[in-house]
Amino acid sequence: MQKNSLIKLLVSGLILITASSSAQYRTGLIDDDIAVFYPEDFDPEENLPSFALVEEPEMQGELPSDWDMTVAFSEAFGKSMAEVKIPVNTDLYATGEQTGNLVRNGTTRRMWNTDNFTYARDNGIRLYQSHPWVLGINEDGSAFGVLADNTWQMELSLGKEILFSSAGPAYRVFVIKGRSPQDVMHKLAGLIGTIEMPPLWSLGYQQCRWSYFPDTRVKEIADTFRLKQIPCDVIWMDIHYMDAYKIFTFSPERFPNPQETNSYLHNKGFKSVWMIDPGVAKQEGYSVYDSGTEKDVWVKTKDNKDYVGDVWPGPCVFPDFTQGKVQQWWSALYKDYMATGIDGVWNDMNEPAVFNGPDWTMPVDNVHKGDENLPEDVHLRYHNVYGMMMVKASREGIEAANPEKRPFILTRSNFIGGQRYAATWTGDNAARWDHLKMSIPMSINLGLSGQPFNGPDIGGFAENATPELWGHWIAVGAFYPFSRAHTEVSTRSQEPWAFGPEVEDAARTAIERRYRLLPYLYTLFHQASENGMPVMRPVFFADPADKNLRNEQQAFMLGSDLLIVPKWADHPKLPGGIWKTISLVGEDSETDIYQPDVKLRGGAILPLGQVVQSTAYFSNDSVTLYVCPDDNMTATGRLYSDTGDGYGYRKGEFACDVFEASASVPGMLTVNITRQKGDMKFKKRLFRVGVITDHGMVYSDWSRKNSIDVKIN
Ligand code: NBV
Repeated sequence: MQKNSLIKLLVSGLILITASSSAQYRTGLIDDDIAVFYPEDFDPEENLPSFALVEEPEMQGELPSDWDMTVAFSEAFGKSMAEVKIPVNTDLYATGEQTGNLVRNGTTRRMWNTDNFTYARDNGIRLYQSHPWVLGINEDGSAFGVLADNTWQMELSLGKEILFSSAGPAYRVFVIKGRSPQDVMHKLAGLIGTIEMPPLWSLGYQQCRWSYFPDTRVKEIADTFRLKQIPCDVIWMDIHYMDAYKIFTFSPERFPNPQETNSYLHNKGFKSVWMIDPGVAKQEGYSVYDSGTEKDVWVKTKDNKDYVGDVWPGPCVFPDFTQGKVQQWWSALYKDYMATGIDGVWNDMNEPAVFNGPDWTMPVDNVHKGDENLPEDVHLRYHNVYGMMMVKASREGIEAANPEKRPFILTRSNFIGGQRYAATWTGDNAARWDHLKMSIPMSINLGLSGQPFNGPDIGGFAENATPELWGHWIAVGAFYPFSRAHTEVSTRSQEPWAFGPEVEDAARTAIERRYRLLPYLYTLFHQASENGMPVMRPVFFADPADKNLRNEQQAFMLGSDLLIVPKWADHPKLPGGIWKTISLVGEDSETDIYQPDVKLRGGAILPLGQVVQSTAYFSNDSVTLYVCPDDNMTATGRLYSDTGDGYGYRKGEFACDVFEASASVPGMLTVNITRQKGDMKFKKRLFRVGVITDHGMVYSDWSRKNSIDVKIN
């Protein structure tokens, strides 16, 4: 073939590809109740691949003519806008972890991942993560969701309409409709994926401070937990463990033998989580810097020089995670590191925070090189997903280092969809009452944004907690999906025993309550991993049509069966129907000054374990079932069990047991236990039933049977 005609053919082929690909990007339905709206000038090169979505959706058909929630795209003042008309009188939620009320109506939010100490910058309307996603509840309890699939810097106004305004090119918007908020969350999970099943130990109570060092201090903390019989699963290592803040190193003076420290902890039933930041000290002779420089992995300035910015070690360079080769280089760094027996990794400062950078980060015109999978572009495009790309690469490295274990990563920065890679905490809050109270709508809204595995620093990070505040914080904090106490470098000691005997007792009771609830909690995490349902839920999930519940942000739900009502809740709005206050470890929350009421839903069966000092000693061999009968004297519940770590559950090594209670004979309640799914065998499995009656709890004996009777009067 002539050279000229070959070129012509190639060119016409290219045009064809462009034409057919643009036909792919047109407004329509991708599922029964999920529409995607494309702006006319949508450019796949500038938008794709999506960071939020698990995979590119396939078009199913035209938008039905009666689809009422449409998106209008426009450009104004150099911004790409997308305006979504919403029904009147809807309540809006989600938008990620920022400060403010549970209900987001009438507010403006910023999508620009920001290191925000005490949430002071911009009043916390931009924090460490971005979730360009709004959940709306209609008057009748039906719901919708709006997702702007856009990583660029963006503002979100929630008025009579939802308005996204982005500093980048035009982007697509997804609109989901559902019969309930739960239904919309399921559908969102279909788009953005879910968490992977976490290791059981990561659901235990965790103790942190900036920083426990040297290693003898770490051991002392661990020993004190066991001595005082306060359950705890994890001790955290903050930046002082490193050698001069160089990541993937250990201080020879403070942690001369990390293997030995980790084995010490393991022998006492603890796990350890250690911090890794993205900033790499720019020091020749430091292996991480040298190997990265050799492979040319650093983010560039607009003049194509390695970008250098100050973080803990002084001048640092930053991995450019948009390149596959950089992700692989980063992942590989975890091999030797994890071999010291580290169990989990804490990725901090990954907005990225840069002390001497503009707006405390790197310049927006810095350049990320990309590769055949991601286009080269400026930091303004990739800033919001820098942390997400980092934790994805971290996760892959940790998985490769320990293929038989489930990775645990905690990240400060992330983006919608990032729950696929890491759990999160809400950054540098303060030891103030309003921050304790605010933590509840924050955690709920994060859950409603696809991130169920989250929680704030218990006790508050900045400033000194008073004994009273810490006591109240741990009492509620024992119910956060991620339950970790943490505090800043210069504050007082904030261990459960540091505030005197009264608070120590309150902490023990609170944490014991959490451990007793582990069978239920683990079942909720399993549910979250399957269908994206948040673990911590707003009270209105109990009855989305009840307008009265829509603003409730003091009380919250754990799953669908438990209501947690903090002691300080002032006239909380609680759902109608039967809800019975239960005692988990002998506490009486009505008289106790710290412990929240825990209320069990009428019609629910709650599986409870034994109090153990660590999940290392946990098993679902002996389970107590609390039954709260409904008006018809019936109740149901379920329990998911597996080995707590590893991937045996993917091959059937799990058990999904279903419980059904009914009063077949007057005065007698029978609970039937059925294995619904899974092949997991228990050595000798015992159940005991406790029924909540008008005259208190009535228990059966421990039994091996699949059908247990309890006399109830
Ligand atoms: O590594 C020190 C801290 C850490 O304790 C905290 O949890 C992070 O949010 N880190 C921030 C850096 C210093 C913050 C002032």
